Amino acid sequence: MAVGAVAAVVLLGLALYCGLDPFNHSAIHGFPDFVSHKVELPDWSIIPNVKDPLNLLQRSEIKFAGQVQGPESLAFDPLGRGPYTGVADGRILFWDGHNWADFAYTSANRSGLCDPQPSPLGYLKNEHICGRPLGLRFHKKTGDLYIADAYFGLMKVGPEGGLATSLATEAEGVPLRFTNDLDIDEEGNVYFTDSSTNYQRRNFLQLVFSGEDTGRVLKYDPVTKETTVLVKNIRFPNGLTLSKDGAFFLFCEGSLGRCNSLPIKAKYHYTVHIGGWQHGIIAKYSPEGELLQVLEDRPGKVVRAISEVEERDGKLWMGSVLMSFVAVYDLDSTPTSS
Ligand SMILES: [Ca+2]
Repeated sequence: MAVGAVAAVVLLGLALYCGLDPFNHSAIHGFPDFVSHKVELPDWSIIPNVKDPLNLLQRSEIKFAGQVQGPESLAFDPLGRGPYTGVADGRILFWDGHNWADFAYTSANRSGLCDPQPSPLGYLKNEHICGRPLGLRFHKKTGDLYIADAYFGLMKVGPEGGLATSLATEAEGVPLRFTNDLDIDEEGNVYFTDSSTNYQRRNFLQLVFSGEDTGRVLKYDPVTKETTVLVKNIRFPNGLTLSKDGAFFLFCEGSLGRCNSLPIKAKYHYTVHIGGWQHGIIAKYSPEGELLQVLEDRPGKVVRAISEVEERDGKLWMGSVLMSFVAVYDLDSTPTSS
């Protein structure tokens, strides 16, 4: 009886703690305008049930452990050098084959505030000052590096690196608030994602909890220097990639785990990643959108929290906004029977 009474008091205390948040521990404390939105998930019947029983991603090689913090995006320059990656303290680093070297940065106001922290999450407080490059792509012809910086919008830096210059900070009168990924077509048009017009990257948890749909896909025209909105009212769009022949591009909505394609001219498409916390997963699709193969590390033993994947010379290079390493999967590790 006494045990039952104690349990009842504990439960009542927990209920009051959760309901009233007396110590302001709630993730939405400090967000008076927070609104939660109902997210209609796709019907289970249309969700593919392809699995990787061998957890093949566990065969990945872990590179640069402890040398790069939160390397979300990986890129190789037109001469095949790299990778280049954007890290948590706002710098863009270049692997010269032996060492990591500083290559570029997005903030003109870097200071001691951007000094090393023990974990990638330690930079959240000052990343609006230090910058946070989340998407990198090289223009194949000019060698310029285009950057989606979470706080400073769409930027560009020359092949020698240094301080990047701003290309776009707003679209159709609405500021970019969480620029996340990009790709470039043959004519130099840049397609990119802005994950939310309400929440910045350091508030990504509130964005996830809210389920809001102010994300956008945008296009920057290098001739007119105008940015137009191609898609709006989407939930936490992040990864964006052009098909190999440039006929269409693909973007994924993090809150729904859904990828959509949009034609630029006509047909085709390739490999996509889907991020997760512990569960590492990469999905490969046919040009028609058919799911061809899934590579997983279901318990997240070796590879987890994948942000982006770059295919290069038979290998998949995986970055993560939360981890301090790069994972590389050799496609030859895939058994031929699967
Ligand atoms: Ca990104």
